[in-house]
Amino acid sequence: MAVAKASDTKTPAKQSKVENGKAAPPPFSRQQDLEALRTMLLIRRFEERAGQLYGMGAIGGFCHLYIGQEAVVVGMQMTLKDGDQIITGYRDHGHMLACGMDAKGVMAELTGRRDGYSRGKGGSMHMFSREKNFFGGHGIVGAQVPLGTGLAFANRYRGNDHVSLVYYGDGAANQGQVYESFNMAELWKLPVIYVVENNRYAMGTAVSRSSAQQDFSKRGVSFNIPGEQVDGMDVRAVKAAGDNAVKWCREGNGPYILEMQTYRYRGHSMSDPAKYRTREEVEKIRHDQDPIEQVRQRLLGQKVPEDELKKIDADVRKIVAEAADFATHDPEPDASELWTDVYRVA
Ligand SMILES: Cc1ncc(C[n+]2csc(CCOP(=O)(O)OP(=O)(O)O)c2C)c(N)n1
Ligand SMILES: [Mg+2]
Repeated sequence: MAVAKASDTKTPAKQSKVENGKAAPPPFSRQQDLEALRTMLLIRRFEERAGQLYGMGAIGGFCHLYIGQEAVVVGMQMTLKDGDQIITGYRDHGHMLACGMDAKGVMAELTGRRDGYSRGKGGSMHMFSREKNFFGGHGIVGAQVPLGTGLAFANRYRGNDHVSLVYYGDGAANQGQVYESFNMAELWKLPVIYVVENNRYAMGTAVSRSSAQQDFSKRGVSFNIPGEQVDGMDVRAVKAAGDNAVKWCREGNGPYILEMQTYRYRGHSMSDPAKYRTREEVEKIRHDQDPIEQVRQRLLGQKVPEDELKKIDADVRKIVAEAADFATHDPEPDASELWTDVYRVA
């Protein structure tokens, strides 16, 4: 799908039913587009900066960037209410920022400093916020799926109407524990949305090489769990599908699967030379489908002044610059912290 240029867009998005030859998702208000743009830009600029800091040696260990996939978390977050929970794997910085965690605390965790979300002892893959109902950050592929199903069980047990969002990748979708979770979730009608972020690769392995059933929305069929495929590069499509799924869950109908068709522009992690795909493939998606550029062009088409959009980018860059500054000046944890937060099962 080509991203319409401002000059091509003669009518506001909300009046167009067909875009680039396919049905347009329900329109966003200008306010929603501006909000989505801001958060997606925050994630992108944060990740770009994290990539730079990694290159400079300020961040060690693993670091998996979310660039390209921003519309997924931002659209889904727009469907939630306070108290709903989120859990994901290791590609988690975007999820944290989308649910309102502080950029300084996330960046300081990446650099291993004492004011990071895990006091500098967790790093990129291991951050949590009870306040924002973000339950990690998990390095074991697929491990978050049963945990997130457990969050839904707790909601059901307590009789509240909260939902849990469980994000995982196309590679993780082939893990056995995912299907044990599906079975229990449907059996007990748990309010959980399984959000498969299909970015086409699991490390260097393309979906076509790893997955017998590449339509991940159908993976719940034998458990009677409904699902749908969603254009994960279009934040409006994500929000619309998310709204339906959230409603389904809140009304007590059990779990739902959303396959978000998305793409990561960067390598699997910072140490990935990405030899398994061509530069042209990445460039084509970035050019034709970029989630941020889609929103920007829509807003320009609605005559939002370019300066207003530039100001949003400048505001976001400031937040990220301050986060990076904080994260490189905050002290490292005291050596005595080596002995805290270590648990032993008696
Ligand atoms: C149980 C387990 N097996 C293997 C790994 C190594 N590993 C880390 S990420 C990854 C690929 C997962 O890909 P996907 O689920 O598509 O998520 P993406 O990285 O694309 O976001 C693998 C195999 C791991 N961390 N845990
Ligand atoms: Mg993947």
